[in-house]
Amino acid sequence: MMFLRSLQPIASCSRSASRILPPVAARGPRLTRFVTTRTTPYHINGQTYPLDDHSNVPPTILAKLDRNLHLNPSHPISILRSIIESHFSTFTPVTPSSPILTVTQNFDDLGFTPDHPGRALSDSYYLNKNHVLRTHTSAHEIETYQKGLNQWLLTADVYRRDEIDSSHYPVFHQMEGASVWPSSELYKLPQMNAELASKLAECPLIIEDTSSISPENPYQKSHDPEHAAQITQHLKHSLNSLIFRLFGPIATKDGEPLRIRWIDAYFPFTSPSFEVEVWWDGDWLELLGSGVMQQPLLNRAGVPDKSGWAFGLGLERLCMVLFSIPDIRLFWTEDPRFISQFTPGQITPFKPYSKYPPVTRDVSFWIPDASKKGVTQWHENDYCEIVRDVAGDLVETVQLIDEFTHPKTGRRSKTYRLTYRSMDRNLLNDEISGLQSEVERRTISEMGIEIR
Ligand code: FA5
Ligand code: MG
Repeated sequence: MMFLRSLQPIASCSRSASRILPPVAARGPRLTRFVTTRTTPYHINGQTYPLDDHSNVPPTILAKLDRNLHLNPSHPISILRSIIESHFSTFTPVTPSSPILTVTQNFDDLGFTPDHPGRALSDSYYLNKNHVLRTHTSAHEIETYQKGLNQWLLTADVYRRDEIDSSHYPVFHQMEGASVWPSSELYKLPQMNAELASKLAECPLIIEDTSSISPENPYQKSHDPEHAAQITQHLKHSLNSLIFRLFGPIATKDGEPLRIRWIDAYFPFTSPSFEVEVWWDGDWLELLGSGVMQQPLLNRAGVPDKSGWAFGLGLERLCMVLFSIPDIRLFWTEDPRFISQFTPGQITPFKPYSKYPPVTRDVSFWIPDASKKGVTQWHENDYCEIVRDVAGDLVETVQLIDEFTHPKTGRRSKTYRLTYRSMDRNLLNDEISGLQSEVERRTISEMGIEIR
């Protein structure tokens, strides 16, 4: 889940940003929760999931359930998957069957508190209050340890309601990797670490490790600190060697060495916890989360004698850097000019077949007053969801460019810039005006906004 979410920068922009579409008469706030407009139960793979006040999976997301990009050997996601699997050659590859999990599997079993933001309807897709579309591959940790596997790599599609830009998409792929040892084998770690350290060849990569063990990011009380330190070392060496392997060939980009950094993080199921980021396109891009498995989780999985580490990495993010894929939506295009460029087993740079011009629209509105009874709290992800539902992959970014509170009435206004661009063709102005009016119609009736 996004545990430490960075704030979107708000570009300086005049409050009277031109409003391209005429104001639409407000019809007053909708008094119910923002959920799907669907009326019939979900039927997926022969199972029926009755609707309730949690159901919020739109048709655009349901349509992604069968795409299985990670199983198509010519797709960059699958190519990267198999390269990582061949790097960790002693690890068992695992593919879970369905993205539909119980709330217990996805959250409770991993120690998410009842009020954890990752559980919010604004952040996750629920079929109903008991069933969620997997939000991360960590949801399969317990069952995989239960199978008795000690070293494994599990790849799957995951689903999150999120912002809209070139590196976020509501469906993406994660690879979960783990390595655990019975206590009788932990004595081998210093030797394995020494071997890994000596193999980490000189490479024009800058790795900055800013992480540290502290009361905020501690070794676990039930662990011998010496063992915890060796497991942490093995985690870092293993991931650094993967990064060297993947980035070695492109380690100098535009004459600059590639920069990777380790930072402290927090996950309910690991301690200590870390994230790894890469410097890309002028900013730090987060690649993965990782840490030493919480012992209570391994105990619950029936392997109390084992301890070790796990990581979860975003395959799209890595692919974008390695294959020079500029926009996360491209992974989903069915244009043969995309898929025909790739060869199983090889990392080759993507050659954009064309860059079509963007069409932008700015829209300013008053957000509904959540202090009024029955009015749902404004959430940007709900807004993004409607935009995606209407415009699909034609929407490139939804950017907050201005906000203010009216000094007298206390009403809050927001101005968003919606950028539309097709990956495959030129857009027509009329087409975008039609989509934009539909976005406005739905945000008025479903979220209770009032266009300024
Ligand atoms: C997790 O999902 C943890 N389960 C990772 C983990 C596993 C930690 C095992 C400890 C042990 P996070 O929410 O940070 O963490 O997501 C992991 C990665 O998924 C991110 O680093 C990023 O590369 C990718 N990611 C997250 N959100 C998106 C998105 N909307 N689109 C594309 N990639 C994303
Ligand atoms: Mg993260």
